[in-house]
Amino acid sequence: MEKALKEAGLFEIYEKVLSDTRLSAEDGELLFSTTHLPALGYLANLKRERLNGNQAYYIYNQHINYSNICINLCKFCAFGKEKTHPEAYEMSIEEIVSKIRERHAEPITEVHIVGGLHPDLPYGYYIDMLKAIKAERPEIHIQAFTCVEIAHLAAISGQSIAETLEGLMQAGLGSIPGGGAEVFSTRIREKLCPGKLPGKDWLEVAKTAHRAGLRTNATMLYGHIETTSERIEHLLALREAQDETGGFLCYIPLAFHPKNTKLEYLSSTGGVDDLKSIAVSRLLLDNFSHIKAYWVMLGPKVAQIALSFGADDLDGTVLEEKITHMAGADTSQAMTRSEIEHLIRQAGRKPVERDTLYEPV
Ligand code: V47
Repeated sequence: MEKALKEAGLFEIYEKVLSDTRLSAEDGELLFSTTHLPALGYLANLKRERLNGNQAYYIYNQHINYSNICINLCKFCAFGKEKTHPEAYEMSIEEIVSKIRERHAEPITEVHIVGGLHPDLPYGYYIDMLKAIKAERPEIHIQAFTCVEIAHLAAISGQSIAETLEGLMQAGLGSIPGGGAEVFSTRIREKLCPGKLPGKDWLEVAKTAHRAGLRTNATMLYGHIETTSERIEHLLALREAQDETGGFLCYIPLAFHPKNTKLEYLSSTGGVDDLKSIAVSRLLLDNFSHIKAYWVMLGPKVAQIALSFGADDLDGTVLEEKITHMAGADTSQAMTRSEIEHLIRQAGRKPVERDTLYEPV
């Protein structure tokens, strides 16, 4: 492999990886631009195996998207709808609880809850939702509300971010998912989601959560109109925030799905870009323990290969995911534990069922 790394111009990065030296933005540019995919995969896999050995994690989880009504209506999103749209919906607390109740017999450890920025649901709705889920299934970990939703809840409740988080934690919030980060670049946000929480504020909400003792995830939505430099800036901003707080659990690159969005004219991401996005993030985010290959967006086949390109986690059983499926994903709605374990074993890895905090179940 050393010969191949030299031919690919990646030997200096190889030496840095071997000596655990932090990679620069220029290294990131070189890694994204390489056409030597196996050499890139080899480097990312070195880092992956140092951090996580041969383990590949997954979680028994359930997704609930409580409402698609949204005031932001980002151009890349097929899920968000205006309140008057025929497909707009919002679930009552009772409907949410019945989704949890329906699956009482299953060993679910986490419920993952996100929704649009609803114009008039009150703060009390979110508190009641958390309390009602905890009352129904006390042992379940609730991972809910992206940093963007948290900022919205702070705005509607007239509280600071810290106070909002405190109230949500008391009601049962366990951790925060990684959505809403998109690409931090102001250029991208102005073009695609001008009303959305700015990137620096997303990072501030995440860091405030970390200081309050909440762990959070991080994402980047890639494969639309962003440049390679904007991707790298995004990753380095996450790395800097992680240096400050250490509160991020994992990073998930989200592959853009164009169908039914205002960017429908764009192509879907290819397998090469998907694998590069996993591999480069594994190499640049040296202070993140876990990189997740989200099978719902990548498809199970690419997600399985990603386990050799830097990823150590496939997410989970999921069920009833709406955000990617409304944007044309042709993946199934759920995978069983044995399907996930089969994918992992076939990739030569050891399946480890984890809880939200990456403790083996
Ligand atoms: O914030 C929206 C993205 C996110 C599209 O934290 C799209 O473990 C692709 O964040 N094509 C929500 N992506 C999903 C998310 C997530 C998923 C799984 C696990 C975790 C985690 C987080 O999906 C949104 C947005 O960035 N998104 N529209 C689309 N058309």
